[in-house]
Amino acid sequence: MADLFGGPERRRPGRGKAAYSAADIEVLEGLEPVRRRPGMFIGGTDERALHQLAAELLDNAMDEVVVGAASRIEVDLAGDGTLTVRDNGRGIPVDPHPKFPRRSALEVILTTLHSGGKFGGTVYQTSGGLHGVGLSVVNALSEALRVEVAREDRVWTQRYRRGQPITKLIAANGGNGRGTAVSVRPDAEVFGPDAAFRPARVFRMARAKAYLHGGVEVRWRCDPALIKAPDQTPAEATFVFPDGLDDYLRELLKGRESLTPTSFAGRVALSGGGRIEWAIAWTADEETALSSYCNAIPTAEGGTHEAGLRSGLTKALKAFGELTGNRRAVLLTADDVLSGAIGALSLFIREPQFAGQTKERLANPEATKLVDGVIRDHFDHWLSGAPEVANTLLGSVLERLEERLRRREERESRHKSAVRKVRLPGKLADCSRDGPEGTELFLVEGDSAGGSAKQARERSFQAVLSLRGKILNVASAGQDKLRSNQELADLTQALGCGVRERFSERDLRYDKIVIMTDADVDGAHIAALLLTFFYREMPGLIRSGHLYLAQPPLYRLSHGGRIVYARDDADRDRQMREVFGDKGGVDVSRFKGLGEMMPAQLRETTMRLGHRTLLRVEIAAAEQDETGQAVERLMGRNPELRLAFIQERAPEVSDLDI
Ligand code: 28G
Repeated sequence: MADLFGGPERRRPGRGKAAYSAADIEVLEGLEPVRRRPGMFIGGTDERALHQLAAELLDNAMDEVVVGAASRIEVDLAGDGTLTVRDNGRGIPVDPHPKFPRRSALEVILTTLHSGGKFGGTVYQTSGGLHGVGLSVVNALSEALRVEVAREDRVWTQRYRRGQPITKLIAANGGNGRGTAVSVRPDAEVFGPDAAFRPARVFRMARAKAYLHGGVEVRWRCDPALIKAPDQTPAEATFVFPDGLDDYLRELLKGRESLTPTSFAGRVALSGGGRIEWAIAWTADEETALSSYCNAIPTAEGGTHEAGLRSGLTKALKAFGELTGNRRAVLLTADDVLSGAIGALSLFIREPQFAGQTKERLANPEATKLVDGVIRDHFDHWLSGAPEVANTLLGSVLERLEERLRRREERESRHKSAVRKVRLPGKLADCSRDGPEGTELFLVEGDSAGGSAKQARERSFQAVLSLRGKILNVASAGQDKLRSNQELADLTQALGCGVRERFSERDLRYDKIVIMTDADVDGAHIAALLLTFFYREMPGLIRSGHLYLAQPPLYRLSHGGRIVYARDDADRDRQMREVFGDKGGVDVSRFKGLGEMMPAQLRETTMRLGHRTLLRVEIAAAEQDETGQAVERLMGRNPELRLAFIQERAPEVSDLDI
């Protein structure tokens, strides 16, 4: 492409086709289409679209930085809502335009548009996509625009209104330095009367530019009157981030814990003038918080460069896993590897193509391979250079993998059961063994205890059903209410044996039903509610010896490497005496609930065969009447009575060691 202004032959990255040449002039048009259909050019007229004007100015200024012509960008938001962006680059050329000798190049740039089918609802495909629309679109959608160019010891100024020049290009002598400054006030006719740039949003956009180009200086200024609480945006700030994205990552990680004490960061020059830059760390969170950019333009919808990053990271970590003998590593997917990842990827290439609704997805197919290759190599290196960090990362990522596989298996086992024409409740984590022989269903209260129990169980024969909230007080509820209680309906469904006269022991899906509640007063209450439910609805299940109470510990006593667990206060005192000889210095911790215990603790103390104690629930024949009566007493409206009952009855259920 010919350089019309006699400068060095240089294409502005990201603007390959937006730059015009004599051959293009026939397709240049006026700005009416932009005013008629703003949405076709900036993707709407809402607040996001309004900020697209600010992005366009910043991107143009940034282009001067990227080609090495500018080193500083100033962003100024004035009290009247006017935004000024200034760079110390070459200054937009002001000499007469070769094809329109009566107009300056500056005026042509500000008042003409590539037609290329960008408007009128047809093709909307240019190199820069939305971002290539240039200064003329900003001009068309501004109530007032002022441009100032400093070149060769002169300052040139021109004003526009809704895209039309309202003054000539006026030259004044003096002015130090060079560059371009553009001030705009968005058109209320387009964006609505209340539309205004948001300080916080423009501030973030400006700061991002500084991160994306290590070394550029970004100065921010904003009229303090525009900054309304609780907005924390500073009124003035200057940014220089020599380490670019790595500085950005350090900022992101403030106040967070990172699994990777050193970040995975780097910068690589590509042949042909482009470059790849990245900075990534991993946190214990599940979400991925990666942002990506192409030519310093945000690609919120990702695209081909992000795909390359994902595959490069995944291949390298898998290879490391296999190398260190981890047989599960082959199963890793990009989602496993990326979960918890935080940071950014920035790519600079010659002719970016942006696609998607808001042109925020990079579409260049070659970008995937490019990024994949670079990232894979560097990540390989990084992992083998810090094997301890690499192992921590691999461990955490493998945990995600196991979680994912567990969920899938659960889905599939639910599916299998569905095929057997048994509808099972979604909250049931079933065991994998077919048929009831030797299987156990643990009933727990709440998702947190449910989570611990699911990790603690032996999944081949132990199932877990977590019941949410206090189970309906069945003793005082009527039949209808009882049937409509979701938790109890789930429970009945999971058991498969039917209730009352339809009860059939043959259809019971588990060998043992184990009530496992917290070792405290609330836990006792829930256990009592469940006992009542079983007594009323499935007495046969109790009679044939299928119902049990788990005995989770309430205390953990440790001293000198010795750890024992205690069920209640009396048990604690006994163990203090018998195990530790009342010596003192024993560390006593009290569990607030099952959900608070480590899965391994729960397994060893309460769920594991041969280590646990279960209590079998029985109804002594002679006591049946009395029990029936007791149930009424227990489940009446007086809570003190209920608890008294549970505490006095507990020792009466027969102990059975398993
Ligand atoms: C303040 C708000 C945003 C800008 C420049 C500098 C040049 C330029 C801008 O040229 C026409 C087409 C491709 C060369 C380029 C000056 C070369 C030599 C420029 C900005 C001519 C546009 N001298 N600075 N446009 N190109 N800053 N800041 O917009 O061939 S726009």
